[in-house]
Amino acid sequence: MPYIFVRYFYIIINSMTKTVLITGATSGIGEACAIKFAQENCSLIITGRREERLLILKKMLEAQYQCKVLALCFDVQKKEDVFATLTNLPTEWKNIDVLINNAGLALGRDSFEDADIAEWETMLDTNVKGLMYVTKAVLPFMIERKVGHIINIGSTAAKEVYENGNGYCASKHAVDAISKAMRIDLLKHNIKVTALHPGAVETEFSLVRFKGEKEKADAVYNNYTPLIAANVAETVFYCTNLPTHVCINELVLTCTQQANSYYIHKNQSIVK
Ligand code: NDP
Ligand code: 8X3
Repeated sequence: MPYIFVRYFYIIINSMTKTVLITGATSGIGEACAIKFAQENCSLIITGRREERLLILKKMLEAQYQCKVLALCFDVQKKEDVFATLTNLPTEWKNIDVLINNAGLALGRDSFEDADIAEWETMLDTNVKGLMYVTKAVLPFMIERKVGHIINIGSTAAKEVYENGNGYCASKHAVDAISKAMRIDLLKHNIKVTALHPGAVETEFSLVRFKGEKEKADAVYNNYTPLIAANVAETVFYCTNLPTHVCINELVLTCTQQANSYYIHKNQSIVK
């Protein structure tokens, strides 16, 4: 087929309305993804635990971008709730083209011997098991249509283990491994898997990690220019809009002043 027709074919396919499911859309990266994909004329399934925030976001997206939005309130740690909600989606919402596995958190930054076991469990249950439950629940819809793109939000903490990052780094290394495993196993179903690993992004992430201690949270982003959630959302969108035969398998995204988990150039000194 002549190249020009192939090009137009990709443009038409990519510009058709996509259905995008975003976990953890009540703040930060997930919320920014919801706004970006709404601007691009997609239908959205937004999820999170904080129902009020979900409903406010749904209203705003529908009013501002005239897009269709389904808000689903559940905790990704609760296996039964995840499957009950996602396997029973209304028929018109089952054609999920893009799943953005974003819901996640860090809790604490203590040395291994001092770290709280309940916090480790919450991080692993959310960042790892939650991601696996959601994906497993949504996959049958993608497999049936032989189309789909799964974006797993990892972290630079999936690439390097830093001091006092024990449980969180373990959870994100697991996301990296699961992404590789999914990519291999889902090849036969024509499903793309992208692991996107951001460095520091100024969101509510550190406020959650330090349990509302604002000074500690703000200090994470002081004296340099970190990423903002919209930067990550733009990158996610880019990954989902390549020709159907092209897949970004893995991408590490940091602000210019960050090299990796260890090196951030703050006010002429390098800190982590
Ligand atoms: P935010 O705290 O702003 O957002 C986290 C989102 O995850 C919220 O919408 C929250 O919703 C949701 N969430 C958390 N736990 C659960 C749960 N058990 N069930 C359902 N939803 C949940 O942080 P970010 O936007 O920064 O974080 C998003 C992702 O990006 C996370 O996976 C994080 O690890 C990753 N990341 C963040 C970086 C950063 O520097 N900010 C860097 C690299 C990766 P709700 O509380 O309503 O349930
Ligand atoms: C969040 C970035 O450096 O706090 O994943 O682990 S970091």
